[in-house]
Amino acid sequence: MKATAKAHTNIALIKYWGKRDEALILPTNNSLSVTLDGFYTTTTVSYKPELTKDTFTLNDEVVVGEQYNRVTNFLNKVRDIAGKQLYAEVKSINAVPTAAGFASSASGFAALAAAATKAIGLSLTESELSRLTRQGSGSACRSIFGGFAEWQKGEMEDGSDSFAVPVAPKDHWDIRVAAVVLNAKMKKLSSRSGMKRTVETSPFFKGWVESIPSDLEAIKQGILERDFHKVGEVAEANCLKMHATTLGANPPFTYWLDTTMSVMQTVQELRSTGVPAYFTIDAGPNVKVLYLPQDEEKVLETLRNISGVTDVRLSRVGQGIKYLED
Ligand code: 2P0
Repeated sequence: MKATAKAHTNIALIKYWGKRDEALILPTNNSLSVTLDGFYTTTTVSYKPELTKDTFTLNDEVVVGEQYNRVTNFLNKVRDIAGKQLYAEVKSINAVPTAAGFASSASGFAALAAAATKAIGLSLTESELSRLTRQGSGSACRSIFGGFAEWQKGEMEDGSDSFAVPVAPKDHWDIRVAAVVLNAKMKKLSSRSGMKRTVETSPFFKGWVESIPSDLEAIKQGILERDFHKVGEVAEANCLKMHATTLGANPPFTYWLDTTMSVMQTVQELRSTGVPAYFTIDAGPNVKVLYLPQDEEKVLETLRNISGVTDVRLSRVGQGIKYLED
């Protein structure tokens, strides 16, 4: 009744931005990400008959409130599927620095889903695990897979066909991602609230959704052909479109800070000097920069010299869910 799993976070190249069903976490559009080896969560789940409720520690600290509720609600789904009403002790260790602006919920829920289902005796396929993980946090369903993965939004109202599928494995392509950390405070508006406001009020949201199929087709072709310019161009443009929808929301908002703009402009200038580098940004101010291994030194030096940048963290393409021996 005990299992440990490790999951890596992912960065979306085609963003998940908008839900059509908030309870089931069903998206309005397909998204596509690359799993990163530098940032991960390791979670141990132990079901114990003597417990009267679930317990959850993150980096050895007891978690309560909304974060605890999301974990225990997710475990309820696992218990329902297994038909066993046992409470669990959940211990997570996060190697995802929150300051780096990665959604730790992606690696967090992927590791939780894998460990919780294995410990309770379920043996799910990767698709089944991804579908279940989605109900913890949308972007987490892509972290079941290593390399490049696409979350297919599906058509069914019950979410049965909404899960991630592999696009290319980890060893297909050695691209790099630099997470540029800014000297800035935590974001004010969660991605969950930000996307909800955008869906409900932004007139640009329709255009966003309509633009997805051609972006997806182009980026998948770029990944399969290892065409870095194509992948970078589509990813950067898709990110800018996502952020444009927030400016049209009511009330309008943006996740960008002045240093976010500086990093974006520096990356574009670097490109004009012949170094292929492209940016993408999630629901926060930090920027992720895509580049190729041979340009690592130049890219790093350039990013570290931007005023307001406090840290640059590097990552390679990572693997999918891994079960560890207890
Ligand atoms: C993504 N983001 O595709 C997009 C891009 C942020 C911007 O997925 O409500 O934490 O738990 O499903 O997965 C962040 O949203 O939201 C996210 P929920 P999640 O990575």
